Amino acid sequence: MSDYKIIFSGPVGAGKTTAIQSISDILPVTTDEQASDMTRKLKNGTTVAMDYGLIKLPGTERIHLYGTPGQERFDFMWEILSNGGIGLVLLINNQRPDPFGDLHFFLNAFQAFIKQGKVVIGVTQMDQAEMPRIEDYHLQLENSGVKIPVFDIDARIRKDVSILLEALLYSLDPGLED
Ligand SMILES: Nc1nc2c(ncn2[C@@H]2O[C@H](COP(=O)(O)OP(=O)(O)O)[C@@H](O)[C@H]2O)c(=O)[nH]1
Ligand SMILES: [Mg+2]
Repeated sequence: MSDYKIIFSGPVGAGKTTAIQSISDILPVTTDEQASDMTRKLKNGTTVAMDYGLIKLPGTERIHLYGTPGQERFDFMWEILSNGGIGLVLLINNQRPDPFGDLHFFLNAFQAFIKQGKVVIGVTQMDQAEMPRIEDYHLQLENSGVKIPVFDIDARIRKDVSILLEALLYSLDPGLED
């Protein structure tokens, strides 16, 4: 049995929980609304939102999907969750006030993945906010000296999420077909 791990990260409302729900073969686990009273107290009324889902590949291979909490104050969780991850799906919410600020923040936070080329970016909510455009993201990344695939996705649509994952798997192993 081979187990792989992929991390979904990005700011609040970027669609991490939804993307994992869209693609998971099992009922995903989310702490969004299930945080215990204890957690609530500890975290000052904010739930520590973490997600887990699973993709069962033909044979015995499985991909475990982990969604990180979006808020910066939980960034200690990002490192824990990233451990042993084969790749990162970075979701950016185009409706937020400064999506490029978010982009750079998360690229910086996940440098290890970026350096190894183990990342794809999905820009969500483009149906709600059409600016900036995907070309603008390409420019931002180019100016930062990184080459990362970027897709316009809707986290609610399974096909969109699967395209993103395929791109990630392909960038990990270009020999991979189907
Ligand atoms: N209109 C629109 N809504 C989206 C899109 N992607 C996700 N959503 C919705 O945005 C909301 C926030 O998504 P959620 O998965 O909770 O974000 P998270 O905070 O990153 O986990 C949910 O209501 C989703 O259904 C998108 O591309 N367009
Ligand atoms: Mg969430």
